[in-house]
Amino acid sequence: MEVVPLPTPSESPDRSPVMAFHSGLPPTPPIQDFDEYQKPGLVLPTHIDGSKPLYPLPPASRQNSVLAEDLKTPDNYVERDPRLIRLTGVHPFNVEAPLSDLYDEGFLTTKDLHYVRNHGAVPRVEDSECLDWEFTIEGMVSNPIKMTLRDLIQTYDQVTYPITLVCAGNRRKEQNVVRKTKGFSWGAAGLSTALWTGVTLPDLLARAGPKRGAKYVCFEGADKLPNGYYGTSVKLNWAMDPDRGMMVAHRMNGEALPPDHGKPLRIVIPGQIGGRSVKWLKRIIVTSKPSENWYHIYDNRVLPGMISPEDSANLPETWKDERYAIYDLNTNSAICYPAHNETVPLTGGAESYKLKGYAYAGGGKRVTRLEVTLDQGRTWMLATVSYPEDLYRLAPDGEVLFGGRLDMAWRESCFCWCFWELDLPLSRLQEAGDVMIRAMDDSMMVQPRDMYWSVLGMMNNPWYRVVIHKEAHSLRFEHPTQPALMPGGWMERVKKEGGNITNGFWGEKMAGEDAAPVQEAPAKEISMVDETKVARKITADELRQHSGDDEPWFVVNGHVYDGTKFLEGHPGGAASIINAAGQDVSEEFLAIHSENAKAMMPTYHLGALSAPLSAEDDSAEHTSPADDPVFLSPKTWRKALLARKTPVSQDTKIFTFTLPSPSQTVGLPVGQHLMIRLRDPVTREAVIRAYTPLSEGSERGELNVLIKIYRDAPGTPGGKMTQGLDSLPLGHAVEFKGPVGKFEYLGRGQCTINGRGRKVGRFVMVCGGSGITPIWAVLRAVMKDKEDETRCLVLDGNRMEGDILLKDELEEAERDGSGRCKVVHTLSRPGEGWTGGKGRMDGELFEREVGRPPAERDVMVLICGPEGMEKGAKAALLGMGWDEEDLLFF
Ligand SMILES: Cc1cc2nc3c(=O)[nH]c(=O)nc-3n(C[C@H](O)[C@H](O)[C@H](O)COP(=O)(O)OP(=O)(O)OC[C@H]3O[C@@H](n4cnc5c(N)ncnc54)[C@H](O)[C@@H]3O)c2cc1C
Ligand SMILES: Nc1nc2c(c(=O)[nH]1)N[C@H]1C(S)=C(S)[C@@H](COP(=O)(O)O)O[C@H]1N2
Ligand SMILES: [Mo]
Repeated sequence: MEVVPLPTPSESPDRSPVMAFHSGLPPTPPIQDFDEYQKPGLVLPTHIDGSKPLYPLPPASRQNSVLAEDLKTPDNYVERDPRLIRLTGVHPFNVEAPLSDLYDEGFLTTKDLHYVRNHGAVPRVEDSECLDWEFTIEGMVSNPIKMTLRDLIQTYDQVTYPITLVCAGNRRKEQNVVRKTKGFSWGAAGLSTALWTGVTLPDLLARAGPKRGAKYVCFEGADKLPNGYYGTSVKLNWAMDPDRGMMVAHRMNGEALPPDHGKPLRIVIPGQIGGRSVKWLKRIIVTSKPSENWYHIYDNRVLPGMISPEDSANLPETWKDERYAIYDLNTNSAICYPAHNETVPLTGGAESYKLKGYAYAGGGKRVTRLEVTLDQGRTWMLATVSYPEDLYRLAPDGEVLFGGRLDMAWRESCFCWCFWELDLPLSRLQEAGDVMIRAMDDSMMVQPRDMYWSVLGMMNNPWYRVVIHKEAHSLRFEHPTQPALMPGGWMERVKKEGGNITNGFWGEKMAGEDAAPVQEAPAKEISMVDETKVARKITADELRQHSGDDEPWFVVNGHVYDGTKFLEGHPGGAASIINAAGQDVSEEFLAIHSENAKAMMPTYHLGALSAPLSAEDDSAEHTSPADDPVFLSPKTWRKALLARKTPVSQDTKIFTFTLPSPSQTVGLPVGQHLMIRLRDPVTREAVIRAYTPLSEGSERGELNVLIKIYRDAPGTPGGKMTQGLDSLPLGHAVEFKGPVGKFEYLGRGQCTINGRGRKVGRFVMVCGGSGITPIWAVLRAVMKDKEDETRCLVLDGNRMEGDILLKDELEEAERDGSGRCKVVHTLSRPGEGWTGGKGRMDGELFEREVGRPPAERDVMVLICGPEGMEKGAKAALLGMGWDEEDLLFF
């Protein structure tokens, strides 16, 4: 990046914000088709006086293609640049460029390297449909408008502005290293600059005529997400202010918008966080209140720092507090050179090194200085700052670029990033331990020294620090972090070494302070393949031939396994193997199987899959199950929204989920369970666990699950799924799959185990803690049917009286069951006044309550509880002469 001098103020052109629909330019001729629409972008601009422009033009962009990893996703038609770093696994597409590549492109970023933030799948719009794309301006306006992109281009004055978009999550990885937030890990390249062409919002809104009392403008996109279409709002008076430069844009760097950036129409808002610039724009709604869109409330906010992720789930009023919504960006900066891990030779003859990077401010403010320190803030040096944006202000009045008037001459506000650099003698870098920078804006707000951590990890802008390592003949530089899950950076390193990165000294040891390095046990890898089989290559076709019930084959980590011999013995029942047939089930397999189970895999190994499956996508993202009469599907994950959390004891809540359609039944046979999947927002790692809902299979529209929450305690980490669910805000989507299980109760003593029928005269039901839920499902089915003569004995072990789940329901079953049901509670830590059983569930209890198996062998023992309890019950019962065949573990 060369330094661009500040422009010399020429004759200042008239301040001419355009409020008219046409500013004396000849009317645009009608556009016939997409090719014609694309043409203005191909014309290289020259000044109207014939000279070449001084302002930057977009660098040449590439012809990209659809990438292999996208084939399995709903975005399987979107062309993308492979250099982009994916921050949320493969899908949805959230990416930033490598920081040096972004900087090297210069002031304007190509579509190839522009960061992308997609909450879901990209709405598909063909070239031929673009000009007919319809959108509305509605709500509190005297003249509601519905128009097409063609109308917009032909009836309104077009402008072209250079604008830097910045995601509010830029630099969030640093927050995640300090303390995990609810957001994924952006590095410092979550920003990009392009020339956007379209119509100003003041222009459009003036035509619609906002009514008295209107205060906000809401925007809504066409991307349908679990919580509705993406949408947000800004204040009407900002949208009406020409100086703020808000626009609806249909061209980026002279070309039609790429699919990832809103094809064919989007909002672009300079100076505010990217989240307000709604893509795939369908509706503009003028209102008296801020947007009530879920994404407006639960995204793009900085909650007070003392609120933890767990607390935040139960504070809807805090989320709705508009004071915590982010609009204008805060002032921020980063060092791009030296890059992370760059080494600079001390013996190469160079005397100095030029530090370089970017800075930006929000709300149209200008970055007025950038300072560099080599002594941790005791002394600072001024860097040279250049503002390429100012060159556009020098273009002659009426200059047209990509079919839009540049219209920058009168404007003083800054919409773009700027660049800074500082040449330093190598000897000074050699003496320093680190280099840090801070920017200041024209209201003299300077970047803070310390991080402001918050639940969503947004607006992170402390001094950007690069550590300098002295090696034998060179200096090596280390940035704070690397994006996504990429390892590297001083923050993780210092933390691992035992340093406290929030100690105000970047985690460095203070004199006399002893930090004990945290020793991480090396993870031991269990081999799941048979080395003699890896040479065999199995094609997708061969696999497909084994996607039925007999000889089910499935894929884990690129290898094919034959589940046939395990159909009988699988603890989860044959169905879970059959459901996996023909599919890549890596994620699920790894999430729910023990190390023991993984160690058994080589026996079933057949060979390697010859090429990754380009099968239909199995994510719940784009299945639309609302018209299916049954919610659960055994092969696909389906989404339902968290509607309520009802506490029933200190650590137990009923989680209620809304099914996609109110008439849908859950579809769970009695005795079976379902799987719940949640993704860790930072690592994208899937957590999958089994649950037996309280809801009966025939209930409609809702799903209730009683869940005991295992909270973190000093020294013992709590439950991943249960804490994850507990910290979800209402309205969040959760994924379900099922039914699963080898046992089903058909009624009146009839059950099936792995598909084989069995008649039962009596159930012995042994459970502990939340293990009551599958037991309860069976018990309830028996008790509901007065003709069902099956007798049930429930042995329920818990710690304290308050821990007993479904206590009232159990008592009621016992009372109204006409002698068919007996419930025995036993508490390991009984309180005063407890008259029930005391102590753990042991041999004595089983001797007394269960006894020896009867000669008829018509008793089944159902067992569900913590591992220790299950093992104890098994040992006791086998010792009393019970057969393994009679015991069923859920
Ligand atoms: C068929 C079936 C049905 C189930 N139905 C339900 C249900 O309806 N409701 C329900 O709440 N759970 C149910 N479970 C248990 C559920 O699957 C999870 O194991 C449980 O919610 C804990 O998951 P987690 O990810 O939070 O804990 P994990 O991350 O798996 O465990 C982490 C830590 O949490 C603590 N912890 C976890 N589980 C237990 C436990 N059982 N006892 C003591 N400490 C524990 C321990 O400290 C453990 O180290 C069922 C299990 C099965 C197999
Ligand atoms: N319709 C829609 N608009 C959207 C989003 C989205 O997911 N859907 N993401 C927002 C966020 S958070 C950002 S930062 C910007 C990113 O714009 P870009 O992907 O073109 O860089 O788009 C915003 N507009
Ligand atoms: Mo964003």
